[in-house]
Amino acid sequence: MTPDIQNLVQKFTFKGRYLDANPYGVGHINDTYMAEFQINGKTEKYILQRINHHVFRDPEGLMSNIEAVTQHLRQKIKMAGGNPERETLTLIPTTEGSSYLRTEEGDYWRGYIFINDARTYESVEKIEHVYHAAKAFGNFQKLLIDYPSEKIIETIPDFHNTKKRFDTLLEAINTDEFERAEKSQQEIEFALARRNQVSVLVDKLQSGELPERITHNDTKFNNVLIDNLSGEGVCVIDLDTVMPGLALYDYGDAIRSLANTASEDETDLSLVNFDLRIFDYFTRGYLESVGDVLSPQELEYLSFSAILMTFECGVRFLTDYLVGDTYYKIHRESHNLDRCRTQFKLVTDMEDQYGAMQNVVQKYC
Ligand code: ADP
Ligand code: GN1
Ligand code: MG
Repeated sequence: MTPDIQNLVQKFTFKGRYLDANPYGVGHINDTYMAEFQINGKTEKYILQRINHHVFRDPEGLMSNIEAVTQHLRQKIKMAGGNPERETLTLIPTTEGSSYLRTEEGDYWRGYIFINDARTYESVEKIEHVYHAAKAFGNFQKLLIDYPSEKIIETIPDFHNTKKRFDTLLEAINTDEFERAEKSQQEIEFALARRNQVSVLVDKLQSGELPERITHNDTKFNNVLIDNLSGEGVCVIDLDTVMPGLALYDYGDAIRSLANTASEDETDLSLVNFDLRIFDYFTRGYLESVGDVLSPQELEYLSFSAILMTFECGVRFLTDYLVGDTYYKIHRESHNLDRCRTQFKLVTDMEDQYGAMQNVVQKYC
């Protein structure tokens, strides 16, 4: 159902006279709009977002995470002499003083200051952006290093528990409710052949060999705003999945999304290749910003985490395909299968180039 934005915006403390709103961005989960207002002859923009409450089962808890985390970041940014309204997200309260609006239909909406003169990218256009995105994600992790994890709720439990993701895939294969297993037989075999890897990181987290940190958990390239002039990373956005996790989840997932020579849903797999140069630029930026706090074990598993996070993402797309596309937005039939195929192609490439990846990591350690 098309939301009545005109009515919704009245419930927030946006400044100015409402002009217009349009869908914005290409996220797979939430519905994002850019709303424009007129004030003193100028146009002021805001982000208005409907939280997907089928995916995020506790939107109230999620919003209290975002309030607390952005407040923490704001303080740190101020202390460092930065501009908090540009370097982190700023929620716009509702007229009743809440950080979100719950509508009669049961939807949850929130508003943010729109960060101007910066934009997100779906794929790499300039190699320097990779370095700067890495610094932004690394710095984000560093700013949260002293954040008390007991203050955070898990907005999606076991989000990067690859073992559980894999078990869910096995269930979907067994049930095969939509009779799609046959069409995805090759991908299923690909996944099954790697079952011995799915527990590696979760086991090390559980044993304490890898430290738990507060992490972003969705470090896609389009979740960092890049300054239009300087090309630097301005702000890490999309904070719904900020939760306790492994630094390796953020590093690995960023490589998954960045070091792909094609888009995530490219159907011509000959165009989908792992780009070692992008891996190099990202690793340099990431280790420059956060390398000094990572343990030797974390450094050792950087390359592996890129492979595992890419595999996990492919497993999730494949599972969603098999269960009838209930999680990710799709725009065509087999969209999730196409997405799974690109991820598995990248996994193959990374497995082949593992030695070269480790050399890059060594170079910057
Ligand atoms: P999703 O969870 O659906 O991925 P995001 O929070 O990432 O949603 O927002 C979608 C897109 O909207 C982003 O990729 C970015 O381009 C844009 N965006 C989000 N928040 C802001 C903001 N505060 N200022 C400017 N652009 C934003
Ligand atoms: C989703 O919301 P978005 O588009 O930033 C997903 C990520 C996946 C990604 C794959 C909450 O991210 O975990 O890696 O799609 N987010 C959630 O593109 O599941
Ligand atoms: Mg996003």
